[in-house]
Amino acid sequence: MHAQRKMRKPDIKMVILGDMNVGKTSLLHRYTERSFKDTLSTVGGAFFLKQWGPYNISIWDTAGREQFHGLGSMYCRGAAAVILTYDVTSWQSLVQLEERFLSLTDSANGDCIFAIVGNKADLTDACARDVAPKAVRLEEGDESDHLECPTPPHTPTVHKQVMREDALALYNRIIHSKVLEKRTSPPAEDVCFETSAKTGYNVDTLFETLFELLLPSIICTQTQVESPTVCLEDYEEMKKKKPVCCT
Ligand SMILES: Nc1nc2c(ncn2[C@@H]2O[C@H](COP(=O)(O)OP(=O)(O)O)[C@@H](O)[C@H]2O)c(=O)[nH]1
Ligand SMILES: [Mg+2]
Repeated sequence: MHAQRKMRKPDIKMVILGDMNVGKTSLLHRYTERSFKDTLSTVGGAFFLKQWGPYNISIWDTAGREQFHGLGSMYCRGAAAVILTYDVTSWQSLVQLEERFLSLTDSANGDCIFAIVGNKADLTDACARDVAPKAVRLEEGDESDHLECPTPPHTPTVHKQVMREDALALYNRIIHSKVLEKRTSPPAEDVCFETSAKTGYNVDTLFETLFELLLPSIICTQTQVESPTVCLEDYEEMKKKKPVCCT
């Protein structure tokens, strides 16, 4: 049993939660496949695997089950990070996070990191629109971190219903209600994002920021996996030596 535990690869679980159609699957698809498809909703798989440096990170998608209230507490079990996603053009989608999805996160790890993500920013925010060509250049080797805000081709036609301040306030309520230690909870500004799965705006930043924040948990998981085996070996060594000591 210990030998099996020693061989197991470090595996951190992240989950993405939120109302149907906010763009959860599209965000994961944008990050892992580097593309956006308008007709993705029915193709949702159970989870995506992302290799981040030497680490394996599994990111769980709802596979459409949120539509039918079919997400049990098992979904978040053992999660080291939860991405709560809403649509910036739908106030209701933010309300749903607190009313419907937050209770599911009780089964996540005690030191779980929360992120609040307002997707579809391209519909309301000029900066989030038309970044794809630059994002492609970034993939081709441009190391600059910040995508410039392009000149808006026209003013947004869809009304932004959720302001960033509302998301920050929700995050602070979550931290408060879950009585997470301040020490282990990143400040709201670091983990509340506005994104666009369509243009790629802020999508890499979202995931990379979370992975960085998860690094201590990943290392801790590795230590927990390794230490029982090390202890056992020490114990075997000790047992061998014992008769010598006792004579
Ligand atoms: N304009 C825009 N549409 C998006 C964005 N993300 C997703 N969509 C669209 O919203 C719909 C629902 O997306 P989907 O990823 O299936 O949402 P899910 O149900 O939360 O997984 C699809 O028609 C997507 O094409 C986005 O960032 N901007
Ligand atoms: Mg989906």
